[in-house]
Amino acid sequence: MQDQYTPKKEDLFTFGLWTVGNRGRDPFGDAVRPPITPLHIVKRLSELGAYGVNLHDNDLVPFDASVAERDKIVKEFKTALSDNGMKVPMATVSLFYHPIFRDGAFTSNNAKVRAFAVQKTMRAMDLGVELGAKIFVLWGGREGVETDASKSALDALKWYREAINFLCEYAIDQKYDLKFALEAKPNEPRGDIYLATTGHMLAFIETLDHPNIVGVNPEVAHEHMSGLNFYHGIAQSIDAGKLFHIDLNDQKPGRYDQDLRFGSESIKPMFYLVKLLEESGYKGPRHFDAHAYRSEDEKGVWDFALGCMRTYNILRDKARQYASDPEIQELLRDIRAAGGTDDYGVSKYSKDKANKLKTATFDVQALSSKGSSYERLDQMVTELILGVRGDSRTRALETKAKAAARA
Ligand code: GLT
Ligand code: MN
Ligand code: MN
Repeated sequence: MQDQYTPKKEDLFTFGLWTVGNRGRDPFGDAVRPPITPLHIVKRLSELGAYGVNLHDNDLVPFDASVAERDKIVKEFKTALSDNGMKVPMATVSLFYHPIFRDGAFTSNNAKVRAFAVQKTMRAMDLGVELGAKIFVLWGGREGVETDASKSALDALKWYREAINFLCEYAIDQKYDLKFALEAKPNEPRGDIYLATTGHMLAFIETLDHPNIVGVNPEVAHEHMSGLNFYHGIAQSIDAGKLFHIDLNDQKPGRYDQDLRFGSESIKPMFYLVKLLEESGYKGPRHFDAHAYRSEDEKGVWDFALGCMRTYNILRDKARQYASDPEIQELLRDIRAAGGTDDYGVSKYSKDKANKLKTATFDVQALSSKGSSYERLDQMVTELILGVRGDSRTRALETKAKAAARA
C-alpha cells in the first residue's frame, strides 16, 4: 500500500543491523528467528524506504575475524550499500556482549580490559569512518555494578572520562569527521549503570577535554524506564546543542527495556517528540533502536520496521495539522496573550531593574484566580491525534467554502 505516510529516503529513517536482526532471544528463552544477513537487511530496508543502517563492529565483522576476513566482509557490505542506495550515518562498538566485559569496559577494574575496550573502540571507529559514518555512539551497557563494594564510583567516572578523552584525541589525530554521541540507560544489563540518564550525560560531557565533539544519543525506552519525560530530555539536549543522534522506540513504564515499535505505546508523548524534532530543525537521522515482538517471524520483522516509519510520518503530519488548526492556534495565541509581556525585564539582570522589581507590587489575588484553558486545549490535541478532529475541521472548512461559493 502506498500513501502519504509511505517512508521515503528523505525522511532519513535508519535502523541498527541489530534491531531488525534481533532474533528474539531473552534471558528466559532462545532465539525464535533465524539470522537475517546484513546484506539482506540492507536490501529489504531500502525497499521499505529507509535511508540507511547503523551497526556495531560485531554486527558486521565477527569478534574473532582475521584482517582478511574483515576486509572481505566490509567490501561485500559496501557493495550492498551502494547497490541499494543505503548509507551508514552512525556506527558504534559492542562493549557489552563478550565475557571480557563482564565487569565493564572503560570502567572495568582491570586496566588491561580498559585498554582492550579502547583498542576495540578505535578499530570500530576506523570501520565506521570507512563506511561513511559521521556519528559514533557509545552505549556503556556494562559500565556499572551489581555491588558498589566492587569499585569506587569516583574511580569509575575518572576511567570513563579518560577513555573518552583518549578516543576524542584519536579521532582528532586521524582527522576523522566524527562526533561522539553518549547513550544513557539506568540499568540492565548491569544492576546500576553509571551516568543513568541523558541529564547525567549532558553534565558529564562538560567535564571532558573536547566537549565540542561529544553529544548525546537519547533513547525513548531508557528515559521512560526511569519514569522521565523524554520530550523534556530532548528539549534540554537541543537547548545544549547536544542532540547528535536519537534512538526512537517505545516502552511501557516500570518494565525491562522493551525496545518496542515506535509509537506503539506512548502515542501522545511521541506526538510531542516528533513535533519537537520537526519544528526544532533537527537534521540528524531518525534512528529506530527497536525490535519486533518475540512472537514474530521474518514477515513480522518487516511489518515492525514499516510500522516504525509510518507512525513517525503520521505523527509528523499530525504536528502539521496542529500548527494549522485555527481553533488550536487561536487558543494558543490567547494563552500567550494572557501571559502578558516581560514588563519588569527579568530576562536580563540590571541593578536598576532589580531595585524596581524589589519594590513593585503585584495583584496576587488576580494572578492566582485565573484558569488556563489547558483542559480544552488538551482535549483538542487528543481528538486531533485520534483522528477525529482533522476530519471535522476539514468538513467545517468545506462547508464554509461551499457556503461562500453559493453566496
Ligand atoms: C543495545 C542497546 C541499545 C544501544 C545499542 C548501541 S546496543 O541494543 O540496548 O540501546 O543503543 O550500542
Ligand atoms: Mn533500549
Ligand atoms: Mn539504544
